[in-house]
Amino acid sequence: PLREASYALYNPDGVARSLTGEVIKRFENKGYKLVAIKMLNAQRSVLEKHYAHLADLPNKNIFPEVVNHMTSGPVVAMVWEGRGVVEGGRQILGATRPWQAAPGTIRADFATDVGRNICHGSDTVENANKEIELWFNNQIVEWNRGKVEDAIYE
Ligand code: YYY
Ligand code: MG
Repeated sequence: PLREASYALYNPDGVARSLTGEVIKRFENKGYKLVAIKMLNAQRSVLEKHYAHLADLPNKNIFPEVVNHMTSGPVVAMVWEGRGVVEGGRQILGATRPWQAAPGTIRADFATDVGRNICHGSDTVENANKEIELWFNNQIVEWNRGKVEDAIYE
C-alpha cells in the first residue's frame, strides 16, 4: 500500500531561503520514508517536460517564467514513500496560491507569491511515477525501517 511521490524544491525560494530542512522535517514527522534525494541545477529540457501542463494555460507567460525561475539556481529533488503520500504531501504543501493555502501548510507559512511557493509536489500517483522516472531515472533506495513501520501503520 505504500505509494511514491516526487518533490522538487524551488530556487530561489525553497533552497535559497534554507527551507529544505523545513520541508524534509514535515514529511519525516508525518511518517513518510525518504527513498531518494539530490541537489542539482535542473536542465531546461527536464523542466519543460515537468511543467508541460503550464504551456496550455491561457497566460502564455507562465510556462517560460516558471522554467526560467527553476533554472535560476539549484533545486532539491526528493522521493518520498508512504500510504497516501501524494495526497498527504500536497496537504503538507498547501494550495498552489499561498494566499489560498490553509494556515499551517508550507505555502501558507513561508510564501506569499504563487511563483515563489517553495516546493513542488506531485498531484497524482501517475504523475509522481512519471516524475520519478524523469528526475531519478527510477533510481530509488530500497531500505527497511524495521519496527518503525508498525508504529506508523496499523
Ligand atoms: O501543482 P502545483 O505546484 O500546486 O501547481 P501547478 O498548477 O502544477 O503549477 C506549477 C507551478 O507553476 C506552481 O507551483 C507555481 C507556478 N505557477 C505560477 O507561477 N503561476 C500560475 N498562475 C500557475 C502556476
Ligand atoms: Mg502541479
